[in-house]
Amino acid sequence: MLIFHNPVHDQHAGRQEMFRGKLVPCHETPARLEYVMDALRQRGIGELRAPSAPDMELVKRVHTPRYVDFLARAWQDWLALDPTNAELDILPSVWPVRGFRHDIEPTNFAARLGLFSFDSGCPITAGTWTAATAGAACAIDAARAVTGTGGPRVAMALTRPPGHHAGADFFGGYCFLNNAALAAQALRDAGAARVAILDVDYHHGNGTQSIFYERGDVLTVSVHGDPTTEYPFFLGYADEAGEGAGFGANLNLPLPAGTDFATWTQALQQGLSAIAAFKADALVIALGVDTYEGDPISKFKLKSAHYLEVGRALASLGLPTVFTMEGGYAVADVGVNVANVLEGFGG
Ligand code: OKS
Ligand code: ZN
Repeated sequence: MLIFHNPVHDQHAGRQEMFRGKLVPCHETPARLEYVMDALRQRGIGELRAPSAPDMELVKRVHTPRYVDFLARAWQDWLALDPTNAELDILPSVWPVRGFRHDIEPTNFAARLGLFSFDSGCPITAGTWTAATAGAACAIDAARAVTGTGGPRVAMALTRPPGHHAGADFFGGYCFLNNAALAAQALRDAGAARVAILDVDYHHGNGTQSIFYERGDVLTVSVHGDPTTEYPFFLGYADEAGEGAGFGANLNLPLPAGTDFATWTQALQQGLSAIAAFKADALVIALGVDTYEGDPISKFKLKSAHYLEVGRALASLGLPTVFTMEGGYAVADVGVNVANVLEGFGG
Protein backbone atom coordinates (compact mmCIF):
# COMPACT_ATOMS: atom_id res chain seq x y z
CA MET A 1 0.00 0.00 0.00
CA LEU A 2 1.31 3.43 -0.93
CA ILE A 3 0.81 6.22 1.59
CA PHE A 4 0.97 9.71 0.09
CA HIS A 5 1.57 11.83 3.17
CA ASN A 6 1.30 15.58 3.32
CA PRO A 7 4.72 16.87 4.42
CA VAL A 8 3.37 20.39 5.02
CA HIS A 9 0.10 19.51 6.78
CA ASP A 10 1.29 21.25 9.95
CA GLN A 11 1.27 24.61 8.15
CA HIS A 12 -2.47 24.46 8.69
CA ALA A 13 -2.80 24.86 12.45
CA GLY A 14 -5.91 26.74 13.45
CA ARG A 15 -5.81 28.34 16.84
CA GLN A 16 -9.46 28.73 17.74
CA GLU A 17 -12.96 27.89 16.53
CA MET A 18 -16.27 29.40 17.57
CA PHE A 19 -18.28 27.12 19.86
CA ARG A 20 -21.34 28.21 21.87
CA GLY A 21 -20.34 31.85 22.01
CA LYS A 22 -16.72 31.20 22.90
CA LEU A 23 -13.52 30.74 20.99
CA VAL A 24 -12.20 27.29 21.94
CA PRO A 25 -9.02 25.43 20.84
CA CYS A 26 -9.31 23.72 17.46
CA HIS A 27 -9.98 19.96 17.48
CA GLU A 28 -8.42 19.45 14.07
CA THR A 29 -4.74 19.64 15.07
CA PRO A 30 -1.42 18.64 13.45
CA ALA A 31 -0.85 16.04 16.19
CA ARG A 32 -3.65 13.91 14.72
CA LEU A 33 -1.60 13.07 11.67
CA GLU A 34 1.60 12.55 13.63
CA TYR A 35 -0.15 9.80 15.63
CA VAL A 36 -1.17 8.10 12.39
CA MET A 37 2.35 8.34 10.97
CA ASP A 38 3.75 6.85 14.22
CA ALA A 39 1.25 3.97 14.23
CA LEU A 40 1.94 3.09 10.59
CA ARG A 41 5.71 3.26 11.16
CA GLN A 42 5.54 1.06 14.28
CA ARG A 43 3.47 -1.57 12.48
CA GLY A 44 5.34 -1.39 9.20
CA ILE A 45 2.19 -0.56 7.24
CA GLY A 46 2.57 1.05 3.82
CA GLU A 47 5.33 2.73 1.84
CA LEU A 48 5.54 6.49 2.31
CA ARG A 49 5.58 8.81 -0.68
CA ALA A 50 5.69 12.61 -0.88
CA PRO A 51 3.15 14.15 -3.25
CA SER A 52 3.95 15.74 -6.60
CA ALA A 53 2.85 19.30 -7.44
CA PRO A 54 -0.96 19.69 -7.27
CA ASP A 55 -2.81 19.46 -10.58
CA MET A 56 -4.61 22.81 -10.38
CA GLU A 57 -6.48 22.17 -13.62
CA LEU A 58 -8.17 19.19 -11.93
CA VAL A 59 -8.70 21.16 -8.70
CA LYS A 60 -10.49 23.86 -10.72
CA ARG A 61 -12.81 21.30 -12.33
CA VAL A 62 -13.93 19.88 -8.97
CA HIS A 63 -14.03 23.32 -7.29
CA THR A 64 -15.05 26.55 -8.98
CA PRO A 65 -12.15 28.68 -10.22
CA ARG A 66 -13.43 31.72 -8.30
CA TYR A 67 -13.51 29.73 -5.01
CA VAL A 68 -10.00 28.40 -5.63
CA ASP A 69 -8.77 31.92 -6.37
CA PHE A 70 -10.49 33.22 -3.23
CA LEU A 71 -8.79 30.58 -1.07
CA ALA A 72 -5.39 31.12 -2.67
CA ARG A 73 -5.54 34.86 -1.89
CA ALA A 74 -7.41 34.79 1.42
CA TRP A 75 -4.43 35.24 3.72
CA GLN A 76 -2.97 38.20 1.77
CA ASP A 77 -6.43 39.82 1.61
CA TRP A 78 -6.69 39.36 5.38
CA LEU A 79 -3.30 41.02 5.99
CA ALA A 80 -4.25 43.85 3.63
CA LEU A 81 -7.11 44.74 6.00
CA ASP A 82 -4.62 45.24 8.84
CA PRO A 83 -1.04 43.89 9.10
CA THR A 84 -1.57 43.00 12.76
CA ASN A 85 -4.10 40.41 11.54
CA ALA A 86 -1.10 38.09 11.14
CA GLU A 87 -1.60 37.26 14.82
CA LEU A 88 -5.17 36.07 14.22
CA ASP A 89 -6.92 33.31 12.29
CA ILE A 90 -9.61 34.16 9.76
CA LEU A 91 -13.15 33.18 10.82
CA PRO A 92 -16.28 34.13 8.86
CA SER A 93 -19.13 35.91 10.61
CA VAL A 94 -21.75 36.85 8.00
CA TRP A 95 -23.56 34.61 5.50
CA PRO A 96 -26.05 35.13 2.65
CA VAL A 97 -29.02 33.00 3.77
CA ARG A 98 -32.39 32.62 2.00
CA GLY A 99 -33.46 35.67 0.06
CA PHE A 100 -29.98 37.17 -0.24
CA ARG A 101 -28.21 37.38 -3.57
CA HIS A 102 -25.74 34.65 -4.48
CA ASP A 103 -25.06 35.94 -7.98
CA ILE A 104 -22.91 38.84 -6.83
CA GLU A 105 -19.48 38.84 -5.19
CA PRO A 106 -18.96 41.81 -2.89
CA THR A 107 -15.43 43.20 -2.76
CA ASN A 108 -15.53 43.38 1.04
CA PHE A 109 -13.39 40.54 2.43
CA ALA A 110 -15.75 39.63 5.29
CA ALA A 111 -18.59 39.36 2.79
CA ARG A 112 -16.58 37.17 0.43
CA LEU A 113 -15.56 34.98 3.38
CA GLY A 114 -19.25 34.41 4.11
CA LEU A 115 -20.08 33.75 0.46
CA PHE A 116 -17.53 30.92 0.36
CA SER A 117 -18.19 29.24 3.74
CA PHE A 118 -20.90 27.77 5.95
CA ASP A 119 -19.70 27.89 9.55
CA SER A 120 -17.54 29.78 12.04
CA GLY A 121 -15.59 26.78 13.27
CA CYS A 122 -13.16 26.48 10.39
CA PRO A 123 -10.30 28.97 10.60
CA ILE A 124 -8.15 29.89 7.62
CA THR A 125 -4.54 30.39 8.70
CA ALA A 126 -1.35 31.62 7.05
CA GLY A 127 -0.52 28.10 5.85
CA THR A 128 -3.98 26.76 5.02
CA TRP A 129 -3.59 27.12 1.26
CA THR A 130 -0.16 25.45 1.30
CA ALA A 131 -1.40 22.52 3.40
CA ALA A 132 -4.69 22.10 1.55
CA THR A 133 -3.13 22.07 -1.91
CA ALA A 134 -0.42 19.58 -0.85
CA GLY A 135 -3.21 17.41 0.58
CA ALA A 136 -5.13 17.65 -2.68
CA ALA A 137 -1.98 16.53 -4.49
CA CYS A 138 -1.77 13.48 -2.18
CA ALA A 139 -5.35 12.52 -3.09
CA ILE A 140 -4.77 12.93 -6.83
CA ASP A 141 -1.47 11.02 -6.68
CA ALA A 142 -3.11 8.19 -4.71
CA ALA A 143 -5.83 7.89 -7.38
CA ARG A 144 -3.29 7.84 -10.18
CA ALA A 145 -1.22 5.21 -8.33
CA VAL A 146 -4.07 2.68 -8.10
CA THR A 147 -5.04 3.15 -11.74
CA GLY A 148 -1.54 2.89 -13.23
CA THR A 149 -0.46 -0.43 -14.72
CA GLY A 150 1.46 -2.56 -12.26
CA GLY A 151 0.48 -0.23 -9.42
CA PRO A 152 -0.89 -1.25 -6.02
CA ARG A 153 -4.60 -1.96 -5.50
CA VAL A 154 -4.80 0.51 -2.61
CA ALA A 155 -3.28 3.86 -1.71
CA MET A 156 -3.94 6.36 1.02
CA ALA A 157 -3.88 10.14 0.98
CA LEU A 158 -2.69 10.74 4.53
CA THR A 159 -3.35 14.40 4.82
CA ARG A 160 -4.94 17.24 6.68
CA PRO A 161 -6.91 19.45 6.63
CA PRO A 162 -9.71 16.97 5.84
CA GLY A 163 -11.98 17.50 2.84
CA HIS A 164 -15.43 15.92 2.84
CA HIS A 165 -17.39 18.99 4.01
CA ALA A 166 -15.87 21.24 1.31
CA GLY A 167 -18.17 21.82 -1.65
CA ALA A 168 -17.44 23.10 -5.13
CA ASP A 169 -17.34 26.67 -3.80
CA PHE A 170 -17.31 26.61 -0.02
CA PHE A 171 -15.25 25.63 3.03
CA GLY A 172 -16.49 24.54 6.46
CA GLY A 173 -16.29 21.70 8.97
CA TYR A 174 -12.45 21.95 9.02
CA CYS A 175 -12.38 21.29 5.24
CA PHE A 176 -11.17 23.45 2.30
CA LEU A 177 -10.48 21.24 -0.72
CA ASN A 178 -12.45 18.01 -1.12
CA ASN A 179 -9.75 15.36 -1.29
CA ALA A 180 -12.21 12.46 -1.76
CA ALA A 181 -13.92 14.25 -4.66
CA LEU A 182 -10.54 15.06 -6.22
CA ALA A 183 -9.50 11.41 -5.94
CA ALA A 184 -12.81 10.29 -7.51
CA GLN A 185 -12.43 12.72 -10.42
CA ALA A 186 -8.82 11.63 -10.92
CA LEU A 187 -10.01 7.98 -11.04
CA ARG A 188 -12.61 8.97 -13.65
CA ASP A 189 -9.98 10.81 -15.68
CA ALA A 190 -7.71 7.75 -15.51
CA GLY A 191 -10.39 5.60 -17.12
CA ALA A 192 -12.63 4.26 -14.34
CA ALA A 193 -16.10 4.63 -15.90
CA ARG A 194 -17.95 4.38 -12.59
CA VAL A 195 -16.55 5.46 -9.24
CA ALA A 196 -18.05 5.05 -5.77
CA ILE A 197 -17.22 7.19 -2.76
CA LEU A 198 -18.03 5.63 0.60
CA ASP A 199 -17.84 8.06 3.51
CA VAL A 200 -17.53 6.37 6.90
CA ASP A 201 -16.74 9.52 8.91
CA TYR A 202 -19.14 10.27 11.78
CA HIS A 203 -20.33 13.38 9.93
CA HIS A 204 -22.25 13.46 6.68
CA GLY A 205 -19.99 14.20 3.70
CA ASN A 206 -22.11 17.10 2.52
CA GLY A 207 -19.47 18.61 0.25
CA THR A 208 -18.85 15.35 -1.59
CA GLN A 209 -22.58 14.74 -1.97
CA SER A 210 -23.14 18.24 -3.37
CA ILE A 211 -20.27 18.03 -5.86
CA PHE A 212 -21.62 14.84 -7.45
CA TYR A 213 -25.35 15.29 -6.77
CA GLU A 214 -26.33 15.65 -10.41
CA ARG A 215 -23.85 13.11 -11.78
CA GLY A 216 -24.59 9.46 -12.50
CA ASP A 217 -20.97 8.40 -12.94
CA VAL A 218 -20.00 8.85 -9.28
CA LEU A 219 -22.04 7.13 -6.56
CA THR A 220 -21.83 8.85 -3.18
CA VAL A 221 -22.67 6.83 -0.05
CA SER A 222 -22.38 8.17 3.50
CA VAL A 223 -22.96 6.43 6.86
CA HIS A 224 -23.18 9.11 9.55
CA GLY A 225 -24.81 10.61 12.61
CA ASP A 226 -28.40 11.68 11.97
CA PRO A 227 -28.23 15.34 10.88
CA THR A 228 -31.38 16.09 12.88
CA THR A 229 -29.01 16.31 15.85
CA GLU A 230 -25.50 16.07 14.33
CA TYR A 231 -23.33 18.40 12.26
CA PRO A 232 -23.69 19.44 9.39
CA PHE A 233 -27.45 19.48 10.21
CA PHE A 234 -28.74 20.76 6.86
CA LEU A 235 -27.86 17.84 4.58
CA GLY A 236 -27.42 14.08 4.95
CA TYR A 237 -31.02 12.88 5.26
CA ALA A 238 -32.19 9.54 3.88
CA ASP A 239 -34.46 11.08 1.24
CA GLU A 240 -31.58 12.74 -0.66
CA ALA A 241 -31.24 10.47 -3.69
CA GLY A 242 -29.52 12.70 -6.26
CA GLU A 243 -31.00 14.77 -9.07
CA GLY A 244 -31.20 14.58 -12.85
CA ALA A 245 -28.55 12.21 -14.19
CA GLY A 246 -27.51 11.69 -10.58
CA PHE A 247 -30.86 10.42 -9.39
CA GLY A 248 -30.25 7.12 -7.59
CA ALA A 249 -26.52 7.82 -7.26
CA ASN A 250 -26.59 9.21 -3.73
CA LEU A 251 -27.28 7.11 -0.64
CA ASN A 252 -27.45 8.51 2.88
CA LEU A 253 -27.53 6.12 5.83
CA PRO A 254 -28.06 8.30 8.92
CA LEU A 255 -27.91 6.59 12.31
CA PRO A 256 -28.87 7.94 15.74
CA ALA A 257 -26.30 9.21 18.22
CA GLY A 258 -25.31 6.32 20.48
CA THR A 259 -25.19 3.75 17.65
CA ASP A 260 -22.90 0.78 18.40
CA PHE A 261 -20.80 -1.33 16.02
CA ALA A 262 -23.46 -4.03 15.51
CA THR A 263 -25.92 -1.50 14.09
CA TRP A 264 -23.29 0.63 12.34
CA THR A 265 -21.89 -2.37 10.49
CA GLN A 266 -25.35 -3.24 9.11
CA ALA A 267 -25.51 0.22 7.55
CA LEU A 268 -21.99 -0.28 6.21
CA GLN A 269 -23.06 -3.55 4.57
CA GLN A 270 -26.02 -1.75 3.00
CA GLY A 271 -23.61 0.81 1.58
CA LEU A 272 -21.29 -1.91 0.27
CA SER A 273 -24.24 -3.68 -1.42
CA ALA A 274 -25.23 -0.42 -3.13
CA ILE A 275 -21.66 0.00 -4.41
CA ALA A 276 -21.59 -3.58 -5.73
CA ALA A 277 -24.99 -3.06 -7.44
CA PHE A 278 -23.68 0.19 -9.00
CA LYS A 279 -20.85 -1.87 -10.56
CA ALA A 280 -18.21 0.64 -9.54
CA ASP A 281 -14.79 0.27 -11.19
CA ALA A 282 -12.96 2.07 -8.40
CA LEU A 283 -13.60 3.13 -4.81
CA VAL A 284 -12.75 6.10 -2.62
CA ILE A 285 -13.12 5.72 1.14
CA ALA A 286 -13.50 8.98 3.04
CA LEU A 287 -12.03 7.59 6.25
CA GLY A 288 -12.91 9.39 9.43
CA VAL A 289 -12.38 7.59 12.72
CA ASP A 290 -14.57 9.94 14.74
CA THR A 291 -17.00 7.00 14.95
CA TYR A 292 -14.73 5.87 17.83
CA GLU A 293 -16.29 5.61 21.30
CA GLY A 294 -13.66 7.97 22.72
CA ASP A 295 -14.18 10.75 20.19
CA PRO A 296 -14.75 14.07 21.98
CA ILE A 297 -17.19 15.57 19.45
CA SER A 298 -19.06 12.49 18.14
CA LYS A 299 -21.48 9.93 19.54
CA PHE A 300 -21.04 6.48 17.98
CA LYS A 301 -19.56 3.61 19.99
CA LEU A 302 -16.97 1.85 17.82
CA LYS A 303 -13.99 0.31 19.64
CA SER A 304 -10.43 0.17 18.30
CA ALA A 305 -10.62 -3.55 17.40
CA HIS A 306 -13.72 -2.92 15.28
CA TYR A 307 -11.64 -0.92 12.78
CA LEU A 308 -9.85 -4.14 11.73
CA GLU A 309 -13.25 -5.53 10.75
CA VAL A 310 -14.11 -2.29 8.96
CA GLY A 311 -10.96 -2.64 6.86
CA ARG A 312 -11.78 -6.26 5.98
CA ALA A 313 -15.35 -5.30 4.99
CA LEU A 314 -14.10 -2.48 2.72
CA ALA A 315 -11.59 -4.83 1.05
CA SER A 316 -14.38 -7.32 0.26
CA LEU A 317 -15.47 -5.17 -2.70
CA GLY A 318 -12.19 -6.09 -4.41
CA LEU A 319 -11.85 -2.68 -6.08
CA PRO A 320 -8.90 -0.35 -6.67
CA THR A 321 -9.23 1.83 -3.59
CA VAL A 322 -8.09 5.24 -2.40
CA PHE A 323 -8.42 6.23 1.25
CA THR A 324 -8.61 9.89 2.21
CA MET A 325 -8.16 11.06 5.79
CA GLU A 326 -11.17 12.84 7.28
CA GLY A 327 -12.09 13.32 10.97
CA GLY A 328 -11.11 11.69 14.29
CA TYR A 329 -10.26 13.77 17.36
CA ALA A 330 -9.46 11.31 20.15
CA VAL A 331 -5.97 12.34 19.13
CA ALA A 332 -3.88 9.61 20.78
CA ASP A 333 -6.18 6.84 19.42
CA VAL A 334 -6.54 8.16 15.85
CA GLY A 335 -3.29 6.44 14.85
CA VAL A 336 -4.27 2.99 16.14
CA ASN A 337 -7.74 3.22 14.61
CA VAL A 338 -6.54 4.30 11.14
CA ALA A 339 -3.75 1.67 11.21
CA ASN A 340 -6.34 -0.97 12.12
CA VAL A 341 -8.49 -0.09 9.09
CA LEU A 342 -5.49 -0.30 6.77
CA GLU A 343 -4.24 -3.54 8.37
CA GLY A 344 -7.71 -5.07 8.06
CA PHE A 345 -7.88 -3.96 4.43
CA GLY A 346 -4.51 -5.60 3.67
CA GLY A 347 -2.45 -5.20 0.52
C1 OKS B 1 -19.21 22.87 15.62
C2 OKS B 1 -18.78 21.46 15.40
C3 OKS B 1 -18.08 21.36 14.11
C4 OKS B 1 -17.94 19.92 13.78
C5 OKS B 1 -17.10 19.76 12.58
C6 OKS B 1 -17.02 18.33 12.20
C7 OKS B 1 -15.73 18.03 11.57
C8 OKS B 1 -15.65 16.62 11.14
N1 OKS B 1 -18.32 23.57 16.47
N2 OKS B 1 -16.18 16.28 9.99
O1 OKS B 1 -16.09 15.05 9.53
O2 OKS B 1 -15.11 15.75 11.78
ZN1 ZN C 1 -16.20 13.93 11.11
